Amino acid sequence: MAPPETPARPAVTLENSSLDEMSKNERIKAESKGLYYVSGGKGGIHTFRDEIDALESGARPTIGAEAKELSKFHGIYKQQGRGERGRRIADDYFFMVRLKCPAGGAIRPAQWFALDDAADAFGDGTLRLTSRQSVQFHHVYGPKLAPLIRHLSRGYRRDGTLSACGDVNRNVMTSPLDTLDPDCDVRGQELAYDIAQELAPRSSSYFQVWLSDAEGNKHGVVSPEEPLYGSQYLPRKFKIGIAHPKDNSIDVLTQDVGFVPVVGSGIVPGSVWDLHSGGGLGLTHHNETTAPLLGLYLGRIPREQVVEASRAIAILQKEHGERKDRRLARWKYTIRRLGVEAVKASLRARFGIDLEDAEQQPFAPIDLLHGWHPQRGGGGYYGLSIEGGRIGPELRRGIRAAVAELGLTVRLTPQQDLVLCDVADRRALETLLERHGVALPESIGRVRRNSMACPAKPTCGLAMTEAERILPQWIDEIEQAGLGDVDVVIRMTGCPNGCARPPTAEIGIFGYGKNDHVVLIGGSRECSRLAHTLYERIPTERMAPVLVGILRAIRDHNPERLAAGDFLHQADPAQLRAWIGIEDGG
Ligand code: SRM
Ligand code: SF4
Repeated sequence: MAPPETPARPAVTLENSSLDEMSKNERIKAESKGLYYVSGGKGGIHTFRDEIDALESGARPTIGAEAKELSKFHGIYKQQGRGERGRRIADDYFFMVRLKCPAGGAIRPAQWFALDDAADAFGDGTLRLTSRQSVQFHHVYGPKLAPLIRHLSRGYRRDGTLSACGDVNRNVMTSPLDTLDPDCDVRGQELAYDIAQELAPRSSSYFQVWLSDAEGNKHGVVSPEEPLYGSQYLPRKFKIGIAHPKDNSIDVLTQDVGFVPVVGSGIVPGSVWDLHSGGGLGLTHHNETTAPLLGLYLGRIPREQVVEASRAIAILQKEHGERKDRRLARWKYTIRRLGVEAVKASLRARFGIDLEDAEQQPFAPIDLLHGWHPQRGGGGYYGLSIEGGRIGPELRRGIRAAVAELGLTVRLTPQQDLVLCDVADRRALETLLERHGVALPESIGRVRRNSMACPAKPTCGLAMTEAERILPQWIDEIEQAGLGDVDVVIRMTGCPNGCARPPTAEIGIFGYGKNDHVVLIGGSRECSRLAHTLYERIPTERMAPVLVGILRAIRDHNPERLAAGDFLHQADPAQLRAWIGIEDGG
């Protein structure tokens, strides 16, 4: 993919512009006084809580356009049903609710039961594991939204969904290996918690909007203080991830800020970290100033400054990020506009970060953690492969039984999978899972296990094509062609936003237009480079033959047995298309 072109005008930032010159989202944030007041529209100024009360009583089917923007900071997306050919269905409004899972997807048994109960009571009976180690509830209808948040606040965590979405720091990703691996402990999860805590919003509005006291009364006066974010928060979402010496499943170069522990003789594990910054995968079609970009290497910092460095970069983004055109507002554009050397100088001089120039540490490959592994401290952990991250009612029952009967804890992975931890008796677990019809990873083909897909239609309002619902069908065809065990990572999304990270996959697919897909190839298992375009447009009905053709080429034309991504990276695209037998456009 080509590097982005320079935007035609200078950036509109907090430093150089007034609110009138900025996007409407900036006004909505500023006027909300800490995400509480909704201004404009027919009702004039009112509280977000007023809209939620009307929703709960059934007086309104959904929330208004301005409240919709605020709801994202509360972990909530207003959505609308999409039927035939993706058309929106009139009056079929519901919500997607995403959990705050501050660091590395760790969930205790009682929390898991609360989530599991909520899937039936408030959602569509499924739990959807995400590509950032969180959980989403889909199809939550208006009257059930506030009861769901109250339920999560009681049973999961008090600020159950706060800042899971919105223009703030999102859930911090950490390799699940960090707390599990018997040999290598870099205490990454601890760092992730500290970062999450430091960059969490402080306004009390979440509690005023959603919660009531024991007598059912609304909480008192809102405290809008946001010492770090100020009244306009960040220009855009902001993402941080922490890799492990044996696992880069967090895809460190796709993060706004990413840390990799430095290992080597004389270095205490977890004491020194490589800092990468300025990654992000979104792309707006027909807008040459946008592109997926990998993080840039800034240098090496001591552990004591990891939290401060994250905070410093968030502040630079707050001050210098674009505030008029949200498509250009991510930190990946800001850092390139400011210049890497200027950012490094600012981190050193203004924030006192002890940033050392160094050779960056290579990344480990993705570790999917499927199946049985010994766990630090004794016993073992057992990784399940969850197709498309979707846990339906039957699978939920199996996981719940395992957690309840064997006293296990849960870790969510960046691959939309789930790891059962603290297993004392492997045989007892496997027997229990089999009894509940849970497919053990070794019974699932490799292509399927390695794959990821975003929710896309019918819930995602930005989806152009299917993803989660269609990739399994194509994998069926791959398996029927005898290629189900080719060791390749396929990731698919329904639009170019990159939610399941196709641009760093060995094979990446994203939706384009109503019925076409872009096919990328050549990312690496270490997630260290961007894939390039093999096909600019393949209609849905030709996608299975294209994938079968690519996998056959990996199997039959790769005499050196290179890793699939390396083979595809090196292969001549014209030759590959000839082997596949399908030209661009299908
Ligand atoms: Fe995403 C927007 C789902 C990870 C880039 N993403 C959305 C929304 C909320 C659609 C919307 O704005 O209306 C999707 C909800 C659909 C639904 O029905 O559930 C959505 N994103 C997801 C999830 C659930 C995909 C999944 O298969 O698991 C992931 C939730 C992660 C989490 O728990 O926080 C998810 N999204 C990502 C990632 C991957 C990552 O962060 O590791 C990316 C690419 C990395 C990046 O941020 O650059 C990603 N999502 C986007 C973008 C493009 C941002 C950009 O810079 O252009 C959007 C659209 C936007 O923000 O305007 C988006
Ligand atoms: Fe929706 Fe696009 Fe993200 Fe898929 S990649 S969930 S279609 S925004």
